[in-house]
Amino acid sequence: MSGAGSPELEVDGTGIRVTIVAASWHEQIMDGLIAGARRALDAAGASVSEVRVPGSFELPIVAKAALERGADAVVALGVIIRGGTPHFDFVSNAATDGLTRVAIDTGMPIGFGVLTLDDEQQGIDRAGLPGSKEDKGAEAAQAALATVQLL
Ligand code: DLZ
Repeated sequence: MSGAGSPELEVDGTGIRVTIVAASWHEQIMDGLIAGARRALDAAGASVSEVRVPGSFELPIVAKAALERGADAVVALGVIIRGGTPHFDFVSNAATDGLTRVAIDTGMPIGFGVLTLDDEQQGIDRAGLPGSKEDKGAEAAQAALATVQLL
């Protein structure tokens, strides 16, 4: 269960400490993303902890704190659904730009598992839930572990 074009990453997480930093909006989809990330990290043998933040806007600052406190990598998970106001763009851009900046400034890997969606169904299709076509939480976790091995 993976997205079109996504690689089959062989990852060994032995000895790697990973913090899942997960937003709290859109609970059902978030639960799927977190479970997928955990499945992939457990399968790779990584050591896993989890921190919940209120919304995707708060992901970057808490990801940075997790890396400064000893995590070898972060998996950042969020769900942002387009509404009738420009808020979607503000939150999406803040999360994406902020996480990019944290990864580059700290030199540490962040797996990017923030879904930006037009509606809830798109999230259900991607969240590794029963009947989902894709498992974006697992993909983000595998990418984080693969990047640890490159740095
Ligand atoms: C305010 C807001 C809105 C409208 N939508 C979402 C969303 O779809 N997904 C999400 O993760 N967070 C959303 N937020 C909350 C912001 O990320 C943030 O938590 C608040 O603006 C408080 O700083």
